[in-house]
Amino acid sequence: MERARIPPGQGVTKGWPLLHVGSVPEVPPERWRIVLGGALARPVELAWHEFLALPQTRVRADFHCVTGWSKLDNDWEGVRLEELARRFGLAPAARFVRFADPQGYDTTVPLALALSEGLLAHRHGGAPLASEHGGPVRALVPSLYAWKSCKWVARVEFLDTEALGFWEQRGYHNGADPWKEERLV
Ligand SMILES: Nc1nc2c(c(=O)[nH]1)N[C@H]1C(S)=C(S)[C@@H](COP(=O)(O)O)O[C@H]1N2
Ligand SMILES: [Mo]
Repeated sequence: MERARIPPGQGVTKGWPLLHVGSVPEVPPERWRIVLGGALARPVELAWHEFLALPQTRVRADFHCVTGWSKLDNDWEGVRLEELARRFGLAPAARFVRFADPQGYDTTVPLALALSEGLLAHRHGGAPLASEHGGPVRALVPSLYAWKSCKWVARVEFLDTEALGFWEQRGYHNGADPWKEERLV
């Protein structure tokens, strides 16, 4: 059977709702940094121009928030996690990837999924990603509920064990698969 266009319990939104805890950080590109660490052979901190010099990938994907809205056909552009893992050397122990913002929001996804579809996105719909949607750079893991797509990502950590992030410590399902409605534990 062909699968439905949107996961169960979701409704399509035309706009783009804003959803986050805390305030919107405004980071000028010259001050922006991202730290890549944990189970990596060559941990690194990248500045904006270094990040933009990495190979860029375009992804078209739907975006599903656990509160019930789905935003279809988003065009994202950024750097694949797979590219970062290859370039900076994944340690064999790595099993998960944790994304964190500077304000205490974090979330973790399985390594295989991060490598197959994870993006550090800095453009959406052909324009720079707006700061309220996580710009300059947010994580994107489109096949999971949108709380797994960490806005204002400042740290990417490769982990050898599973970890619970901000919402997962508050009862959200760490799997976060919208097709299985992995909403709450
Ligand atoms: N840093 C950070 N990232 C976050 C959140 C947050 O509170 N802080 N909220 C998550 C949730 S619950 C959703 S639905 C999406 C919403 O992204 P949007 O505001 O761009 O629609 O961001 C996710 N990423
Ligand atoms: Mo959400």
